[in-house]
Amino acid sequence: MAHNGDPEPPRAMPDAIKLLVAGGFGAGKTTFVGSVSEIDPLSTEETITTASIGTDDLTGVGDKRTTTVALDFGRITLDAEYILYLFGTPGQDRFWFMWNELSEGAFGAVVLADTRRLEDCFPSLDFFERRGVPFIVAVNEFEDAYRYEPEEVRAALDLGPEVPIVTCDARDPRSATLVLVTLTRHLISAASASV
Ligand SMILES: Nc1nc2c(ncn2[C@@H]2O[C@H](COP(=O)(O)OP(=O)(O)OP(=O)(O)O)[C@@H](O)[C@H]2O)c(=O)[nH]1
Ligand SMILES: [Mg+2]
Repeated sequence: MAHNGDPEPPRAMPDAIKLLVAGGFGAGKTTFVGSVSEIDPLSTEETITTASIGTDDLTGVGDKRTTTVALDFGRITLDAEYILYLFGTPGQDRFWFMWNELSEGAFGAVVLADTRRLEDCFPSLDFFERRGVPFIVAVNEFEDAYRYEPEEVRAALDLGPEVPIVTCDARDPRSATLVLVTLTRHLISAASASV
């Protein structure tokens, strides 16, 4: 009850902002969503079986034992007005059919890049460019990967100057959160440029 006796106005539901975390097989998408989510992330991991051999490109992913078969899902409450919903995409080519549905209504995307297999993020970049979904590139720095300067990554991926490129450690919540801050700034500037 409000102090004048009237019922309180119903509190508006917070707006949902949907963001995607994409990138090649094993780039760290599931790890990233798990680092920043305030709820236990939903993930659909399956053990990589011998059925993958010959079907999926397993080179360069070391001793990786599981892979995402549908999606990762996480949530971050920003304030009473906004909630971020994070959807991590599956990395393997055979799960491409999930992408159309996952990207429906997305505000923007993080494309995670592993510089040991940089070319693996081309399909994600193409997908978001074609659909007009604003994105940033976050280089997930694995210990044994050569450290490239962001401008070298920009040239290798043939990205325009407007696409922010940052480095991160997907396992570190602070680092992953900074990536989302960069994406949010990019979305605000992309939105204000288009009005
Ligand atoms: N050293 C290091 N390892 C990482 C980092 N991020 C992820 N990993 C490890 O890399 C492996 C792959 O990470 P995932 O998060 O499963 O990658 P993914 O992109 O979700 O993989 P798919 O869903 O199969 O495409 C896991 O063993 C992680 O623990 C990182 O920043 N540094
Ligand atoms: Mg995954």
